[in-house]
Amino acid sequence: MQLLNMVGGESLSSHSGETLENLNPATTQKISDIPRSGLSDVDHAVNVAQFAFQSHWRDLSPKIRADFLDAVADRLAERLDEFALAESMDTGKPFHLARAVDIPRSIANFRFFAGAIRHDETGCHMMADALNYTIRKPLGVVALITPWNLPLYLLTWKLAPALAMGNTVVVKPSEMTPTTATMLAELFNELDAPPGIFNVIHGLGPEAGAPLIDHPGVKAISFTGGTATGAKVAMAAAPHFKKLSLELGGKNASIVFADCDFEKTVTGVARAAFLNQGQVCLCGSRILVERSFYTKFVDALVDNVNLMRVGDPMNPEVDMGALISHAHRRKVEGYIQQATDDGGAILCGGERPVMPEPFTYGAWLRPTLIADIHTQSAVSCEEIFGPVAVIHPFDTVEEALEIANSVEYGLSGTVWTTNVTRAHHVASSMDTGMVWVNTWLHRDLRVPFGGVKNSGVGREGGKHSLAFFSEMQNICIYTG
Ligand code: TXE
Repeated sequence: MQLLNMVGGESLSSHSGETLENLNPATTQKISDIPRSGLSDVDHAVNVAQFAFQSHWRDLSPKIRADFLDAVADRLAERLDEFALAESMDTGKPFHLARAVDIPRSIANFRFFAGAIRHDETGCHMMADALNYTIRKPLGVVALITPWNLPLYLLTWKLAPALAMGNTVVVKPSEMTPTTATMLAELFNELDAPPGIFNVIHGLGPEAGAPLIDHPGVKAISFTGGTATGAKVAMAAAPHFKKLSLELGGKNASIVFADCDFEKTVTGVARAAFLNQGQVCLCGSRILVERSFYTKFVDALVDNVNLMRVGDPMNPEVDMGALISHAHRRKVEGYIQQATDDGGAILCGGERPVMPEPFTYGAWLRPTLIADIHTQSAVSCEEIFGPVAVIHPFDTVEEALEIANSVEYGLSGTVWTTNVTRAHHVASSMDTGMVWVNTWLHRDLRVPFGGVKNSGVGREGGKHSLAFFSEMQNICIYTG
């Protein structure tokens, strides 16, 4: 299969004709060839998006744009299984997970921002002799750079508000998970979307992503990916004062107190560590457990994790699929080796499962728990982004907070306790953008999403997304 760029409603190869291979990480079989795009492909896409912006999309009423986003949501819902299958094949994640989470949440993104733009309002400030009112204007062409862990979900999380506010879009999806972006662009064509409002350019980050960010026609950049890449994006954007939203990595603490609801906490902490093979920026990969019940909790957690089934993504019984690639598995295994060298104990996992055909050569790894290691060790402080979590005991609230806040990241955290006063104290003392209490990944699309420290800049979600993808203008009319 040949997957193509989509620019102005047209399917295009790269100008160079060069391609990259897109592999299924569960089998390592090739799914498709994708365009290896470069500067001239990006330039064409931005010009087409600019034309679509100026000639049509920015001038439509919010109602018309909202109706279109709802139509996209309806069509996606009709094709749920098809999109879930493509997402599962590109990422290696279980089909049932893509079907229950990735695609339904993508649908919800379109519906939510359709509703948001319908009900949006701006301010009016009266003076005795004048009237101020504030309007929001679209920015123009915006660039979206998206990662491989939640491909369609994170793309639509940016695309829906960008379009809702009247911008046009060029997206560079991860080269490892390109399929659903092109499928979505084809779906736009089926709905007779104005050509050029949503353009997809495939290729490598430095070859296709970097020129997109640098392009003078791009007015804002929304990026989700690794912290090191985020720093490069920020440096490229700064001299041009482009609006920038960076959603980067995390090394999130799950803080567990002895007064928690035991069974629910074991299940919740395990899910937070290993959902999507641990490849979610919000995953709770540092588990801090109150020492008074450390052994009891850790034993139950190990039992829970040992029961997790890793295997065929199409099997509805599996809990985990394959990692994104062999290269990524090598990186994750490097951390496990480092933990062993640092004197850590592998409580479970740490090895590759033996898989039957056609999965023999897939990027599999069993969920791994590590303990008895220093809180400042690499495995405890660096983002691994795989099925590896580290456990530390603590004696006091202050110690738990010190460990939790000692890393360079500040995305999210969870607190597990039945004491609501302590829950609030601990949650509000965590240096993170988000905290969940007695739950994880419980999402409301209205709330601010984003991190502090090395986890990013800015917030997306609800009115924050609408504000990011627009420019406010205040108009003061003198009335005398
Ligand atoms: O991400 P990259 P990678 C973390 C995670 C992972 C690490 C690296 O720790 O192990 O990042 O993963 C594009 N200019 N997260 O290498 O490189 C790239 O093509 C413009 C956390 O896959 O950051 C892709 O589309 N674009 C995370 C996107 O950036 C560039 C999700 C992300 O790729 C570019 C993914 C450049 N110079 C990884 N270089 C999260 N926060 O959810 C690359 N890209």
